[in-house]
Amino acid sequence: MAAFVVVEGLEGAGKSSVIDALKRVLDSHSIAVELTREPGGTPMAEAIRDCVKHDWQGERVTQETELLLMYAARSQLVENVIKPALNQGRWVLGDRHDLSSVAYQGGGRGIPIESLRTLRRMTLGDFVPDFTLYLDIDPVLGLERARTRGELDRIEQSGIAFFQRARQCYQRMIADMENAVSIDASQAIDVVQEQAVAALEAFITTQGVS
Ligand code: T5A
Repeated sequence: MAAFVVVEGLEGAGKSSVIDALKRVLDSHSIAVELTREPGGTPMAEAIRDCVKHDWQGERVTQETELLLMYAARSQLVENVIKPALNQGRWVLGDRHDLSSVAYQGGGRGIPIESLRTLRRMTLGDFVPDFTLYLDIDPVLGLERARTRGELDRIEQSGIAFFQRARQCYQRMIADMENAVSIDASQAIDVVQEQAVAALEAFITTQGVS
C-alpha cells in the first residue's frame, strides 16, 4: 500500500539532502513517488508560501494569519496532491507537514494547542503521515547552515528562543509518536543520510515491499 513519508526538522537540519537520498531508496525499490513541500506544492499553496515567508508588501504578518495560511496551504496540498497520489498507489515524500505547525506556531509562537487541534480536525480530519523522520538540530547550527544560502527570511528571523521552543516541541511530539524516528542532524551529512536511509528501508520492510 502507498505511504506518506514526512521529513521534519528546523531550518538547516538537512531535510533537502535527506529527501534526495530517500528518493533514491524508493526508486531502487521501483516505488513511484510524489515529492511535496510545505507550505507549497500547488499553485495556490505556493502563493501562500510567498505570503508567509516575507512581510506582505511591507505589511506585518500576524501569528494568527501565519497559522491560518499554513493550514490553508496544507488543505490545498493534501486534497489536491497527496490524497490523489496515495489513492493512485504512489508514495508521497513530504518536506514538512502538520508537525511543523505544532512546532513553529504552537511551540515557537505559543498559539494554544487547542486552536491547532481545531484547525487540524477541520482541514485534515484523521489524515496523518505513515512515517516521520525528524532531523534534530540545535538552531544555532541550523541557522548558521541556512545563512550560507543567503539572507534569512521572515520566519528564520524569529530569533533563537523561538527556534529553541520549536525544537523542544518537536522533541516532545516525536517521543510520543509511533512510526517516527529521530536522527541527530549535527552529524556529517553522509552519516545523517545513511541513518535516514536505514530508517526508511526498515519502514519499507514493514510495508511488505520487496
Ligand atoms: N513553517 C512551515 C511553519 O512555520 N509552519 C508550518 O506548518 C510549515 C509547514 C518553510 C518555512 O515555513 C515554516 C518553517 C520554515 O521557516 P523552507 O524554506 O521550506 O521554509 O524552510 P526549511 O524547510 O527549513 O528549509 P531549509 O533549506 O533551511 O532546511 P533544510 O532543507 O533542512 O536544509 P538543507 O538540506 O537545505 O541544508 C541547508 C544547508 O546546510 C547544509 C546543506 O548543504 C545546505 O547548504 N547541510 C549540512 N552541512 C553540514 N552537515 C550537515 N549534516 C548538513 N546538512 C545540511
